[in-house]
Amino acid sequence: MKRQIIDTIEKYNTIIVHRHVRPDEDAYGSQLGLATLLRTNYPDKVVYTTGKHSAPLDYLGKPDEIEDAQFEGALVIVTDTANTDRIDDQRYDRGAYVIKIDHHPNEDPYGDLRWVQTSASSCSEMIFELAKTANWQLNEQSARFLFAGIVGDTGRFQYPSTTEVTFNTVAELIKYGFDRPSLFNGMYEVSQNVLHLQGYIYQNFQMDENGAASIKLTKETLQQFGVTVEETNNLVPILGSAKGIVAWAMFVEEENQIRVRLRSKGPIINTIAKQFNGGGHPVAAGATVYSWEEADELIQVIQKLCKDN
Ligand SMILES: [Mn+2]
Repeated sequence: MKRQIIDTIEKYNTIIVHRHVRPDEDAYGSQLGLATLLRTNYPDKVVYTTGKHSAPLDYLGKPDEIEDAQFEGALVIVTDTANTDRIDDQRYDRGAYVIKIDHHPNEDPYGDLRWVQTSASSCSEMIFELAKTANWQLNEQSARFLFAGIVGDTGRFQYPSTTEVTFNTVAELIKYGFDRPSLFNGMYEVSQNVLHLQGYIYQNFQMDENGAASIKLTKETLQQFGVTVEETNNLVPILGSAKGIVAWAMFVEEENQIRVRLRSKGPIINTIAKQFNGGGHPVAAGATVYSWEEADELIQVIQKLCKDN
């Protein structure tokens, strides 16, 4: 499969790399990392990245802004994105050929060619594997993108998805000498507003005797703390340090819907995500509900899951 992807890449002059909406470090890391690798190793090809930029990821990089015409005859590669609804920049289907590279369960097998490896810690780890197979040269920049993606998706190597392959990969990547302390600062320094909201979460989250927990962030709360919906993304894992916690949901109210972030230390929660208009990894998933009543229903499902666990 990797060989087939490399052969296809070699056939096209224009390549556009997409990733998922509401990007995280692995979305940017795999997208911008792959694009950088392609630019370095195929200087004659035209390589673009696309999708709405997320300001909290400024420290990492920025996708390009491209015109419709650039899709004509282009090879489109989508990284880190399980289903077509989540592809950022829905023009992906205007290209001549679509490749999916992802590590989420392959429930939506879109594209003309797919490489899905759920055992990979991150899509960035897969991009490194692709680079090795293709014998592509890495540099400081591409190594930094891939490293950021791996660190992001493994929660600094603490999630069970972290394997020997992951550590071998980062051991290779750090040889390229990018500034790790400044990258870590970019990833983990937070504004005072966000820190204050973090305090609010610690003070107000609810947890039952079976370790089922939740926190609701209303529009008013976000306004009061001066924090955007995007900025709450990195706050999802913080409840993981609560002693006895098993599975939890963070609800973030948006204009017409409530975004749900689900995490678990064991029981499978992407099935719950699917029940509530979402999906994702077995222990890290996302969903959407449309009222606080529906949010309470979801909490009950988590409580039952933890009770039966
Ligand atoms: Mn990922």
